[in-house]
This record gives sequence, structure tokens and C-alpha cells, in this order.
Amino acid sequence: MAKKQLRIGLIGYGFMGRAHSNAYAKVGHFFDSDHEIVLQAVCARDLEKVKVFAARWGYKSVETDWRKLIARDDIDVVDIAVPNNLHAEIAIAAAKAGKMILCEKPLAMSPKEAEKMVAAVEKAKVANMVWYNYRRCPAVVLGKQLIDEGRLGRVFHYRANFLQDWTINPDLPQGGAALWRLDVKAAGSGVTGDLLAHCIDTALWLNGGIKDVTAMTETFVKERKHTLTGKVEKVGIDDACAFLCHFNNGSLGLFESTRYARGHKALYTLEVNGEHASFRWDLHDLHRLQWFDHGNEGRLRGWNSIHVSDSDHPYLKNWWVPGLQIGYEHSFVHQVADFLQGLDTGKAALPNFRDGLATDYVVDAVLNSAKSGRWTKVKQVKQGK
Ligand code: NAI
Ligand code: SOE
Repeated sequence: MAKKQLRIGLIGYGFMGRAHSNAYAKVGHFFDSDHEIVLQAVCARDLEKVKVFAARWGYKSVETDWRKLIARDDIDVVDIAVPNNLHAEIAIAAAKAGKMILCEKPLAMSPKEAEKMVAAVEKAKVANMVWYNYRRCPAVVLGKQLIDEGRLGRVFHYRANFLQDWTINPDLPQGGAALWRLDVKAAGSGVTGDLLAHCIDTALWLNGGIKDVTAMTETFVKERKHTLTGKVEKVGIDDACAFLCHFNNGSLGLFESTRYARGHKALYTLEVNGEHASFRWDLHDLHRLQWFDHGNEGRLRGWNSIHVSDSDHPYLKNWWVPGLQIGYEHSFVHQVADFLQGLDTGKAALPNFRDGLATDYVVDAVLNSAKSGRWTKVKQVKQGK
């Protein structure tokens, strides 16, 4: 049977434009689907550069205005891989044009924007997903299976960190490629929306909703030159954030993120402590799950390091032979594979825009709590399972 073509229109060709293109190129070689990805068009503002990108990755055509890309009737899926301040406008226009949408994280700059995005995709009834890729690391999925099988029992504690060190230099400007993350008008917030959003998404998926939070944030470098204006301007983002929370299931959460932890590049770690067992995961060693099972015989009890590379581990039967591990890029391949499977089966892949909104509600409560110095309730939204 001929496969159904899924014609992608990618907007943005930076870090994520490359990660997504790599996933599109690989998915069909490793995962079966009734759908086939076609790299139909890529859009960015610089014509010469976007042509070079299209030639390198195999896109059939280019656009320099995302509105033109969305207006095309040979595009099925709009992939949003641009800075955060553009997500809402593009996604809402794409939904109105009846396109499926894959949107980068965080879903939006604020819950207000995110609510409009959810309303737009639900009204248009178009498939939608947010690129929270760390849910697709096999070791994290194994952790989810262990929770769902009841092996941890009641969960008491959830803790996560996301530590980096690349913005310590006060001479770094705000604005421009990658550095748009330091400009609050482009990013919405600092580490809370950029890094903790990942930790929150994984936490909501593994441990359910968050009831309330108390937070502190800090901006260590208060002024930076702005690339667009050439002037030294106030920095509006949070450079570091730590928060405590209560989950709806009664467990306690502890989250921390900073871009000022010298020596750490992308140290996303999480740990879940249950009544019977605990597990720990670390992005720098992403193919391993540390597992402690209190049910083991006393003298053999201890932390086990599971090398998640066996064919009965999540996603792994599609890759190499046991013992040969996969890495960061594969989480994006898995995300596309799951999206395609969702289209094949009619059971949509998650996280969708509603899940993205749930994370944005937590981010918003964290930022509000840091401002007010008070415990702050998190607005609840029904998430996907
Ligand atoms: P980047 O700075 O590397 O690339 C952004 C791209 O957007 C550039 O190609 C730029 O030319 C393009 N762009 C900006 N304005 C545009 C416009 N009006 N029309 C067309 N193109 C435009 O940024 P990066 O790292 O790729 O981030 C993009 C998004 O992906 C952000 O929302 C970010 O939060 C998210 N992200 C997610 C990651 C994940 O782990 N899932 C990792 C890194 C980023
Ligand atoms: C920031 O450095 C960044 O690229 C984030 O934007 C991503 O979301 C994260 O996955 C890695 O770090």
C-alpha cells in the first residue's frame, strides 16, 4: 500500500531546525508508519542562507516569509522552530489554515498566549504536538513504565535540576542567534521557561499535576548590550530559579535551574523517590537509569545502573544490537515516530498543546511566586496521559 505523504514546512533553521530535520531524515529508516515524511519547504528570513540549508538537508523549496509557507496548499505540517515570541502568532495562523502543527517549547510566552493556541488547534481539529523531547529518551520512558507498573508505590519526592554555564560572561549581548534567550521580549523568561519547562513537562508526565509552588529567581548580570539597538539595556530574564512544590498526589517537588553553574553544560537530572523504589536519570549519561529496589534481598540491595540499550527497552528494538547505545538526537527521532504512529492509529501523540499549556501554567506560577514571595496556586488543565 502506498504511504500517505506528510509534507513538512519547517520555520527556522537554527539549532532546532537542524535537530528536527535530522529526525525527519532518519525516522523512516528506523520506524514503520503508514505515513512518509516529505521535506517540502523550509522558511527563514535570509534567502541565500536558507537555500544552502535546503540543499544540505534535502528540502524541495524555500520561503522567506512564514505567512507564505502557511498559505501554501502543498504543506501538511507546520514545524515551528523559531524563538518563543513567534510561536503563538505562527501556530494560530497555521491552525486557521488547517495545518498540523509541531511547535517548539515552551509553547508560548505566557499562559494567555498558550490558551489562545490551544483554542485555535482544538477549533481547527488539527494534530498538534510540543517538542518536549526529553520524554522520549528511552531511560526516562523506562522510568515512566516503572512508575505506571506500581513498582515505586507511593511517590514521596520528585527533584530535578537543569544546570548550564554559558551566560556567565557579562559581555555576552542580549538578542541575536541563540542569544535571543537573554532578551525577555524574545524569550518570555530566562531559565524558568527555557530549561525548567523541560523539567516541569517531564515531571507532569511522570508524577502528575502540580498544585502550588514557592519560588526564587535571580538575575546576576543586570544589564547587557542589546544586539538590535546597540545600547546597554536592562536584562529582564531570570538567570537562575529554584522552586518547591506540592504535587496533586501528595508528593513534594524540588526544582533548580541556572546558567551560572560553572562546569555544567546541559546537566538535566531527575530523581523520583517512592515507598518501594527510587530512580535517577542524568542527561549527561542519558542511556542509563539508576534504579534502587528495596524489595531486593538485603545483602544485595543497592543502586543498579541499568544500561538502557536492550531490545525490550523503550524504542531500542528499532535501533542497534543490545549494548550499543543511542543519544540526544534520537529523542527527536522518537518524537516524530510517535507523531506518525498517532496519525496511523488515531491515538494522538503527546505532549500536545494542552500539555504545553499545563507546563506554561506552572512556569507562570513560579515566576509570580518569585515576584510576590508567596506560595502560589497553579492553574490546572486536563492533560493527556
Ligand atoms: P536558534 O537561534 O538556533 O534558531 C532560531 C531560528 O529562527 C534561526 O534560524 C532564525 O533565523 C529563525 N528566525 C527568527 N525569526 C524568524 C522569522 N521571523 N521567520 C523565520 N525564521 C526566523 O534557536 P533554537 O535553539 O533553534 O530555538 C528555537 C526554538 O526551539 C525555541 O523556542 C527554543 O526554546 C526551542 N529549543 C528547544 C530545544 C529542545 O530541547 N526541545 C533545544 C533548543 C531550543
Ligand atoms: C539552552 O541552552 C538550551 O538549548 C534550551 O533552549 C533547550 O531547550 C535545552 O534542551 C538545552 O539548552
